[in-house]
Amino acid sequence: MKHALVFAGALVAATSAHAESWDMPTPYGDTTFHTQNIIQFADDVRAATDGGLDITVHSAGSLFPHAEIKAAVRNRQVQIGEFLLSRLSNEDLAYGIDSQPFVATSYEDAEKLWAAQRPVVTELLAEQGLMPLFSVPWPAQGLYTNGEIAAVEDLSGLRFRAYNAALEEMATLAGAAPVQIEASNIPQAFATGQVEAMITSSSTGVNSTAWDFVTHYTPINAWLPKNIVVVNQRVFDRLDADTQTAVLDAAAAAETRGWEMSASEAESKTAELAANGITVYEPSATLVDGLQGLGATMLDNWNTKASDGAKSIMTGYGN
Ligand code: PCA
Repeated sequence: MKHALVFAGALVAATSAHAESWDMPTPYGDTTFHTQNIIQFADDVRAATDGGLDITVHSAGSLFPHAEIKAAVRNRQVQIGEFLLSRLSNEDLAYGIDSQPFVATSYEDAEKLWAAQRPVVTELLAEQGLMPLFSVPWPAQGLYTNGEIAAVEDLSGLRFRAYNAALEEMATLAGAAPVQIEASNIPQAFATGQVEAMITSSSTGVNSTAWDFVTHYTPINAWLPKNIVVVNQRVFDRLDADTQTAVLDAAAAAETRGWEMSASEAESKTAELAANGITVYEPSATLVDGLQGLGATMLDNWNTKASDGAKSIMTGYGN
């Protein structure tokens, strides 16, 4: 009898240790490749743990708004979450280096930059009890407007959609008026005249049906901002070793898969913009020169304010 009780108790313990549910908020919608990638990540974890760890993805800011996701993971209101890494640049400029114009404009450079940034960001997040699991870039950023833009001066006075501090700074330097709008609110912001131009990826352009509100797109390929997935360290530490391994393996696979999805979208989504009637044109040398000038000013500002950790990323990257 005693043995039977002990046995029953062990069974209960084993089951409860294996039945864990996590909530995973992301600011981005279901059709976004990042969201498809994290849904696959959740499926992989569920499969590898025989349903022992069940992660529910909450897309399009439905559980927490973008600005609150990091704090929600930190406070253990949720266990895991995804957000745009450079949104943390107000805490330390180390987080925002991938959104500085013309620092890393190809996947190859973005990968080198992430290799230099990862240890610095990992240490900063650890101070908040957070552990990064993986990070995936958006395709290179392009310019959406009504009519062709020949030079930076043409941006002057435009109400310009921004998604982080760097883009806000760039728009301001160009004489435009930045307005912070979440990706899932882009169509409405254009429809109501809140904004009239934006810089974002071809993916986000297609996901927000940009052809409904702009006529022109030019792939200025100015930077590749990254999303990051972070987990609460204490929550992770409480998992048994096999489950931890399952999470880390699925994360590594998600990072590789995400970078591949991003690169393939960079091509296919620009073609989709054109197929839907948007005029896709190469930026003029004058426009590129002007934008690079803004980038140089921004990098000077960045260097003035950057922490030693942030600066070490640039040294590691080889600039
Ligand atoms: N899409 C996101 C971030 C960068 C991108 O390509 C957005 O526009 O908010």
